[in-house]
Amino acid sequence: MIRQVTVFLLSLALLQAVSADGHCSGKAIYRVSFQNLLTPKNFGNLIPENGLVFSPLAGASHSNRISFLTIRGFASPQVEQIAETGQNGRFVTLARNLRRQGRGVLHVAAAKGPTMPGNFTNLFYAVDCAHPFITMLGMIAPSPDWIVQINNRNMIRDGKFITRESGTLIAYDVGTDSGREFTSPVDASLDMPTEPQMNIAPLVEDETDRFQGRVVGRFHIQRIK
Ligand SMILES: *[C@@H]1O[C@H](CO)[C@@H](O)[C@H](O)[C@H]1NC(C)=O
Ligand SMILES: [Ca+2]
Repeated sequence: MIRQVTVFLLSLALLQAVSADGHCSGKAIYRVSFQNLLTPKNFGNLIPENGLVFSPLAGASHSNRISFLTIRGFASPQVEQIAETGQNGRFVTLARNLRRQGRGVLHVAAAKGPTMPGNFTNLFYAVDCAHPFITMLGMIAPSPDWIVQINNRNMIRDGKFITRESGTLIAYDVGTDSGREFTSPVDASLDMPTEPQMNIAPLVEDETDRFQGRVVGRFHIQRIK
């Protein structure tokens, strides 16, 4: 009998914990910073002598109905454009259209210019309980189709908006171009479409990874409101 009561109380406590965890209210604003570590000082002869830039970063806060970027999945045309040309126009247009139509996007952010070697760029995102995910990306430029990114990152943990979070950025190959050199995106003669398209994957899985698996940047997420 005592045992049954204990079990009952335990499961009650568990249920309460679960419902408390699942509960979310309000909204938050986050600053997401990408720092570019692709400097000659850090990478020496591995990269061009002036370093590499991150193309104008773009991102969105969104619901679980949407994944703009899925590792081990195919790149969308929007992600391909960013990865190969550094232009985020298609991504931003799609994200804004989805937001306008109420289809899973709350906030769209885009940087005005590139992130120079050694420098950082901040983008700001409003999130709420239905749209707690942040995805943000940019091209490593010049490159064939290599990006830095965070994807589908949940700002809610245990029912609460997180305060801050940091991590490293490594290079990802989006699987649409087979080039292996740091070539200029305008040099179309060096375009080597990957047929068939491959999955988005860490560049380090390619034996010819020019960065040798090293960290190419850092991200810092900070709740500011
Ligand atoms: C470095 O980043 C800051 C903030 O994003 C920006 O205002 C500044 O112009 C950048 N400097 C260079 C040299 O790009
Ligand atoms: Ca590639």
